[in-house]
Amino acid sequence: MKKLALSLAGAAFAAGALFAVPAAAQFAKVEDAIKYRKAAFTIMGANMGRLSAMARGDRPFDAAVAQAAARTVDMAGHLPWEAFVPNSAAGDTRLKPEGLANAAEVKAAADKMQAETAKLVTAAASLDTLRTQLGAVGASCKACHDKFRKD
Ligand code: ASC
Repeated sequence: MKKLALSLAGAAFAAGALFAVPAAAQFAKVEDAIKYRKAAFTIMGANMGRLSAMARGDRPFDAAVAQAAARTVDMAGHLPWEAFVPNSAAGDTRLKPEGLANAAEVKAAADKMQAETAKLVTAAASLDTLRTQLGAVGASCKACHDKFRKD
């Protein structure tokens, strides 16, 4: 029994060590990084879509649903950036080469967006505040898209 507990602890440690591998080493291929960041943006977009539908009145406002969507937007907004790896502005992606060449600018835009999505979670508790904050979040998305995304 003690031996089993020890080997379980060993396995847990080994798994922990695995997950501690630096983010940059997590993509075996550039295409994997592109898929990863597109997946994160897809999740953000789907949840922004739910919130927009409520803000427009195309879907009934439900605070719990809205706040869950806002939490997902906020969480997913932290994911794409580690996948802006070298040579990933070609292939199945709309990222412009400028988005890799101006990493500091992308980071600043991501920071601004994350500051706005953090406020979205509380704002989504009521329709009025959701509308206002969704505008701020959308503007922070657009700022980066206008510069660094094709079409
Ligand atoms: C959204 C969404 C985006 C941004 C952008 C803002 O709801 O899916 O990509 O807002 O359209 O202009």
